[in-house]
Amino acid sequence: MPTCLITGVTGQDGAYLSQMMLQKGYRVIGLLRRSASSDQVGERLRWLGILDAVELVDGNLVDLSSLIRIFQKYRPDEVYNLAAQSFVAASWNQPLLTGQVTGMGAANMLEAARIALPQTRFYQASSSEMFGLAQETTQNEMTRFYPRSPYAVAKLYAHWMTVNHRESFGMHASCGILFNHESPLRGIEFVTRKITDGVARIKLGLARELPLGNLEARRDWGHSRDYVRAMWLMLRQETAGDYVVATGRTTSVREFCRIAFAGAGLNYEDHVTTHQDLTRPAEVDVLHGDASKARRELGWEPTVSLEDMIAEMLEADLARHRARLQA
Ligand code: NDP
Ligand code: GDR
Repeated sequence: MPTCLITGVTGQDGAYLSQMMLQKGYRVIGLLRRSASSDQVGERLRWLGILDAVELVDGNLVDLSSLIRIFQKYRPDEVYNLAAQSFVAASWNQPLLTGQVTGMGAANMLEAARIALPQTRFYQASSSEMFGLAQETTQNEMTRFYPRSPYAVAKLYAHWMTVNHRESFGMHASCGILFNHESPLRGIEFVTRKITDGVARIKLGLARELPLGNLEARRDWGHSRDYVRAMWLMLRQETAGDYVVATGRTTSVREFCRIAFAGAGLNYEDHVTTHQDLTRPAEVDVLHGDASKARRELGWEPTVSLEDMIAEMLEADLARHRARLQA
């Protein structure tokens, strides 16, 4: 039975990746950072019905010794480094913590692997945010990076450290440059889930308004379930490399609102309000990915349309709120 180690196992991607790896017959070790609210930890894994199947081990990305011990004890065949301070907006308020976790944390993981288990296959969660002020209208692996937030700067450091470990030490280390991907398990602070949750509240009479920031920002949105499959496919390759993962379709926050509200029989213009304090010090206006390399070399392609994903997210949020109302 092959073993994989997943950091960020309690997050959106960690949950879907764990589910897929269990289905494939892996032993799944999940890195868990200590929390005072331990009863809420693993909520996403519980939602997928896999909390008991994942082996959660105590550690933290900023504590190199904890990582080395985990590599030594479990000797994972594959490592997926998904842990991060991943909320772009928060990275301006906590730039140094973001650098320590999202940037240095990845370097700690690479160093732990290099010291304890250099033959392991390593996946780094890079991000389309690294393109930032995009230098080309469609971004692929050759597009120049221009990070626009402390988060993106930290991800860029982690990205190049991964490339550097591959080139310097021959490690099988790959970066997935993933564009935005969402699901019913998306954190509530991200705009897509904020919208579907808001629509559900308004539909059920729990709220009247949905306050948002910049409605004109455009993103290339896919489904997390599709994107974790691309991670696994990268580690199947004989040679490690970097891959853009995207749908190739870009949509504005405004259009996302229109579709989501219409799904509940509502008009977004009656409910969405815009607020200056929800805009960012520097915005990434538009992202549009070209995943030709992933399609060609990994045989990967997205299977869930934006409309189907929004419907799935909305249905899940309606069900959550109805269950709370009945409790
Ligand atoms: P989430 O924010 O849902 O999950 C982040 C995870 O990191 C959580 O499990 C969190 O634990 C964990 N974590 C945070 N700090 C630490 C730490 N110091 N030590 C150990 N674990 C820590 O992110 P997603 O699942 O959406 O994304 C996964 C990865 O992919 C992230 O690195 C993200 O930056 C990147 N990415 C995401 C994209 C997306 O659209 N979703 C696109 C491109 C890249 P806890 O539950 O305790 O907070
Ligand atoms: P992003 O996702 O920053 O792209 O990072 P987010 O959903 O937070 O923002 C997307 C766009 O929507 C605009 N926006 C709002 N965003 C939030 N969160 N809340 C609002 O009220 C709001 N109103 C408008 C934002 O300005 C932005 O333009 C995500 C994260 O998962 C990163 O970790 C990942 O690397 C990238 O996607 C790819």
